[in-house]
Amino acid sequence: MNWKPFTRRTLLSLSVSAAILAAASTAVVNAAEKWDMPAGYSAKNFITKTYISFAEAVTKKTNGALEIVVHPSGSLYKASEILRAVRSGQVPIGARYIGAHASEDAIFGVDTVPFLATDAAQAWKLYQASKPALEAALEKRGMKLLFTAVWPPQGLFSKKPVNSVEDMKGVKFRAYDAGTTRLAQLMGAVPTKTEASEIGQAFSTGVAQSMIASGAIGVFRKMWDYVDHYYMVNAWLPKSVVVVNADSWAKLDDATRKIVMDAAADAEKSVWAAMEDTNKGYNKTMADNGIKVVAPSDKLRADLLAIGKIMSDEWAKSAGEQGAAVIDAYRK
Ligand code: PCA
Repeated sequence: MNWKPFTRRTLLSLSVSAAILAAASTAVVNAAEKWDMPAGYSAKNFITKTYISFAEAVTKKTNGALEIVVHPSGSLYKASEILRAVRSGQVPIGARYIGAHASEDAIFGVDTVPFLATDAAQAWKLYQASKPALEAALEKRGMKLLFTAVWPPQGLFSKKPVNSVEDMKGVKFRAYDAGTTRLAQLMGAVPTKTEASEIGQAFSTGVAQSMIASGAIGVFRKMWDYVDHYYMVNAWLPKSVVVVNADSWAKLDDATRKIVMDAAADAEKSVWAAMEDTNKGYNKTMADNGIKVVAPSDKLRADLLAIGKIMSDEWAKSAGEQGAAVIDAYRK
């Protein structure tokens, strides 16, 4: 009798076909994509938290079809490499402090021109005035802007008291981009460029004794371990951008794109709205931990304004006509 093996073979081939079918249908119904999203700063600050909420919203609203996973503190790519990683498609999405890329396109540094925009309302206005140019500059590099996050106003951290720019002479200064490097030079300080994730090391080894940054950096890098003074200079409010690689974006269907854009709009709104109160909390935490959080002296402020004027002129020169048009739109 031959029926038994015959039946077995039939059953076997049936179950193999079923398995292939099942696999194929999973691929169609459940084309689950996972997007790793590198970010440069601590997971605890309000900006990184916004990235995480954004990622969770997309994951949830797409029922996991597009899962976004944030990797903070430069853990997946060093902060300085994130933009290049997105641009080249090594990762589909990433978040990066954009002022650091001002040497590639001056428009990336418009919000770090000292004293051009010094509070949330002005920073928003400057963002709106520069947004078309910012989007175009990113697009030219193969990236789509999803949203921006605003950092709190930048103040001066220092080990020793600073009453005028004179007091910064020879002081070692942690810079985070070309603008802060230039600022240090103009103050007579000695700059070293360091990403935020390496601040503790820079201050504990004496490479840095001062820096310009926000309370968001001050709190999550525990600056009270290294400095005694924080001067609320409010020199500028830098932004970070969340960008997607253009090819990765093109591969999404319309419904998914809409979910991503809606989540991005919500994230942008909430992070900009949260900035001022969150920063008050950060400044209080710094004070509670022993940092003297104060307004700068009139002299220090005037000295910094004079340096700001030099740097604005330099920026205008590097940004050319497009830069001038953005500033005109901002001032209107
Ligand atoms: N300071 C930055 C960028 C944003 C901020 O507030 C830094 O210190 O790296």
